[in-house]
Amino acid sequence: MGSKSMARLAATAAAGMALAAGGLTLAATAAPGHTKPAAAPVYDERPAKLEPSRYGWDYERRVVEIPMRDGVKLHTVILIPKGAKGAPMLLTRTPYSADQLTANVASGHLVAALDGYDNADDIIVAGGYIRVVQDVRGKYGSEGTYVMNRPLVGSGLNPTAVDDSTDAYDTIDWLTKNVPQSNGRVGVLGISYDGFEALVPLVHPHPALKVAVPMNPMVDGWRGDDWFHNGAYRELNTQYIWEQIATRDSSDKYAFNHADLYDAFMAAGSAGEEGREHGLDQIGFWTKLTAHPAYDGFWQAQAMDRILAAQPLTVPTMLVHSLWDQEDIYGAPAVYRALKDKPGAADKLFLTLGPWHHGQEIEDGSHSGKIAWDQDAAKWWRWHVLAPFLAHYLKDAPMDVAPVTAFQSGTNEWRRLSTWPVVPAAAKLYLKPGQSVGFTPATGDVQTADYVSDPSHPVTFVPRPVRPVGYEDDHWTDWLTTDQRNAAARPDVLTFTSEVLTAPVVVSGEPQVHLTASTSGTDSDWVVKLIDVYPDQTPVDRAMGGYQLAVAMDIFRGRYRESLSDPKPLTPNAPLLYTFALPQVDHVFLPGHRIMVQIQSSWFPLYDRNPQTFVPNIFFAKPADYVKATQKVVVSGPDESFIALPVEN
Ligand code: PG9
Repeated sequence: MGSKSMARLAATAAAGMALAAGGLTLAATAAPGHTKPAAAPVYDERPAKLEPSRYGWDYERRVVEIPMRDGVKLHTVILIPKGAKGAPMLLTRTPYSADQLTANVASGHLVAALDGYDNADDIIVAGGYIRVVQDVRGKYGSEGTYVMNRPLVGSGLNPTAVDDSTDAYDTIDWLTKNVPQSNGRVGVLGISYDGFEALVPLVHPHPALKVAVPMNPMVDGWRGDDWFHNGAYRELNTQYIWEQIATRDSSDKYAFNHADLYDAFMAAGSAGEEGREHGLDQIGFWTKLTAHPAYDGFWQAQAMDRILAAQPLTVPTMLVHSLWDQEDIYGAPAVYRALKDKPGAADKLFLTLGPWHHGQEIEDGSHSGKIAWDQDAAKWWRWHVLAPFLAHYLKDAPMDVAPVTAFQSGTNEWRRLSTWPVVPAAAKLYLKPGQSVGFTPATGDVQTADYVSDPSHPVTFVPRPVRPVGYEDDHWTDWLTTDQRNAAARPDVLTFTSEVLTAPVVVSGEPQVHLTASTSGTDSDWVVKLIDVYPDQTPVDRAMGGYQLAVAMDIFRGRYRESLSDPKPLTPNAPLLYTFALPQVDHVFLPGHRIMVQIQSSWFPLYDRNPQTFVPNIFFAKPADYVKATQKVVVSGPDESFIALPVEN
């Protein structure tokens, strides 16, 4: 302990004794008749002002409140490696607590303090970057109001003069003027909500912003990220909406009264009723979300791919996508598609597709659930792609990063590509009679494969019990790689399987569903899954024998068949065409494997149930609206259903 601290301790002790003695003296000398209250003796073992110990720290922790253009101050943690000089800064803006993200473990070693919660700590600390993490306005230590994924000024949805783009600009401006250890260059990065926060600074970017890495960004809440997929509401997220918005520090938890969310949401009936029972009507975002179930201006005006398509691309950007992203599987490829033909994109736009769940690129990447990748595919990517990419734009280091870095599952190899997708979706994989699929169409008359969809017995997305997200046994993180055999065993799930493959089938891009089907109802959901069926028995890892790994699957709410913004009732019992894209695939179906397609009409309780009766707003469907429907999928004849696959060979 240094001599200054010793002196401070001695002074504090002397003051404490004097105060205690003074208390006694005061009481004894009060004049008779004047009962002056005795000063309470200070009886407290805490220091009046704490000087935190920084013994052995290899970094400085600065906590500042940075003023924005409207006077609101944003709580910001700046972690500066000891001795840093001319170091670039890496900024993450977050609604998840800057304090918590930067102090996971109380440690004087930066890499330990960040471990586990922050972003790619290993390469950030090794790279000597100054790490900056800031609470977005209205959350945790930041002042101001909170609006979910605050729409941009000028979108018609934000009546103020500030948004996350202006806040990022003002923050970067402040950092370049107030962190003398920096070289004045800033990069932004973040995952999911923080990935959205890494996209918005690309709108009117600050000149000091030199690179952006939006990872699994939330881009379009309606098309295929957190809130809906093609109009079907992701009911599991009602809990998130409450906890995120009800309090500044997310401390008020959503209380379930059932152990199994299947029971909880069935008991409520509609998703709107579930929200109402839990007080969601007080939450501004909930009232907007439930008032805009279709893809109208509310969603279109805040979709980041649309917004960025109208901007010049001036900042080098790497979009990071997880092929099994259970939360934001739409966003990164959508932004890539929107930007890839822009002037400047050829040398500024980069894409990664990794074999990960949401955010797994900063964790161990050797497995996704039960699927092994023969390597730590996250660590490899961090050190061989992310680290050189950041160092190039922030420190002028040389780099050899391909425009697209994609992990091909099946072969389990990383590929360097010049663009994505590799090929258009042109090879038709037909659904055929006899529950089969193949690349040649069926011959003969129109035939259908039929099932009954009953909203009172919906198909679950994982085996029950379905635990709330965040519980240890929640099945959530890796559910997209879970074995689909349980679903295949149900009478209300159609399965179509190919012959055993004798040659590899290489699929690299976005499959397009062309489903022709009728329903006896007036509305219906259609879930389509493209599955790799492993050989009946597998060597070494025997548990994988017969495993059904979904390589792409998604849901489409039938009422949006003709228009995403203008829902219409379906004509009962008429074969109708439904077209929609499945998530990106970079997979090889190996010889000995089979290709399977599954079709079903519910995916509960992840998605709310379609009542199968057309109602104006499914959030508020009444119990009597939920009816059984007979579904008939056309599997031969001129309107035979198929999935157009981007097949490379
Ligand atoms: N997927 C989460 C989220 C992003 C944006 C809005 C709502 C939720 C997340 O992991 O941050």
